[in-house]
Amino acid sequence: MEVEVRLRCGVIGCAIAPAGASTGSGEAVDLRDGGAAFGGYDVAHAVRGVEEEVAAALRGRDVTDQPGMDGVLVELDGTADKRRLGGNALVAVSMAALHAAAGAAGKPLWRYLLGEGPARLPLPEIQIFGGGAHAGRRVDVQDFMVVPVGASSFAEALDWTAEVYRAAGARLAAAGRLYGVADEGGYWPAFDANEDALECLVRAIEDAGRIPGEEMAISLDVAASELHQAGRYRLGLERRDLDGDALAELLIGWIDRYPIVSIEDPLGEDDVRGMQRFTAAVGDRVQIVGDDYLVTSARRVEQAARDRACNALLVKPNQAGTVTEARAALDAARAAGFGTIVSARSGETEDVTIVHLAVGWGAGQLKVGSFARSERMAKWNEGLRIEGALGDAADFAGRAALGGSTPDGSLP
Ligand code: 2PG
Ligand code: MG
Repeated sequence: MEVEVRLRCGVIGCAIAPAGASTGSGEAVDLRDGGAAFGGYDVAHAVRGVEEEVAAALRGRDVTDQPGMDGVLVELDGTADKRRLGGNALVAVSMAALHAAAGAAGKPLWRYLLGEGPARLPLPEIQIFGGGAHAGRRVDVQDFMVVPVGASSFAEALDWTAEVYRAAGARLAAAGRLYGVADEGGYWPAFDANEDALECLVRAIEDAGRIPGEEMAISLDVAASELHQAGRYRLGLERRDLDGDALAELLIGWIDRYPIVSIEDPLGEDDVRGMQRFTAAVGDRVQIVGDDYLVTSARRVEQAARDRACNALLVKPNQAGTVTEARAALDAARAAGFGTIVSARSGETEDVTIVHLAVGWGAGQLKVGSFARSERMAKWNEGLRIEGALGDAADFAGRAALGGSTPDGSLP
């Protein structure tokens, strides 16, 4: 769903809402029409809501007052989860208004958000193998990613990633297991066990001439809510059911054996105790990210900080439904000393707003999916453009951006 906001001065702001396949139950509702057409995924309803209600409510407002405008959207919708007008409709309006405000100021969005302060390019997390809901559950873990912790610039981080991606593809081809890509452009995960993907990833990093852990580390998104049934976690590939403690033990074993620096949603979104125990066990060694667990909600971040249930927030604007609410979640995470990662969804478009948010908000990290397909490359390319525009003034977040790490970037 795409929205345009036009200002009286002629400036137009435009944004497109993304969509997720593995969604947290606390997310703003992605409003679809249901019924037979387009498998029920049409958005005629959401479009009508913007044309008939939202446009009238926002007409004449000051576009530089983002909190004010987002407040109007929240109030107009009137539901706790934005199900009446749709989180997809509202986030597209909210981001389009933000683009219009930056355009009226004559600035790139990242600079408009940042002010005159120094800009820092985010440490990227890039998927090499897809999995989970993004690959027909061919393997259980959803994202096997690399993090170029030793790179000295965003461009170098992407150069290294391109080589690792290529090397991983060559390995799969040599094994007769190259079957195209999953939803976010990572290779289709033709592995016999989840751990085989980790093994292959380490070898691909080495094949690409990088030192595992030192230069290129590994990040996982377990998306464990997707595995959770009646208090157990189902590893379909390995035909076994685990309780929370056993899943945590399995993951900690991987952290011991592989250069893993970040792990997202290691346990289910309702498993507070499991998240607490996991964070107590390894939160000083790895970044523990709440995605479905936090759903870009400031309230949940504050609770998780009190519970010591994770040490980083994934920021997905469409989970919140407005830019202002997403920013509030990021501020809450920062206040708690959490790492922050601005993230794309599995369903993406050419929209590059999140890259500007990552730089403009100084988030430190950016997750976009793999190093393939134009909806992903558009975002990596936008980061390169920003770094290029900054020239010598460009700074790169690097390893220190990881949640759970000390200020110099080392993990204690
Ligand atoms: C996630 C995202 C991106 P989805 O879980 O972090 O990988 O997936 O958009 O399907 O929620
Ligand atoms: Mg996730």
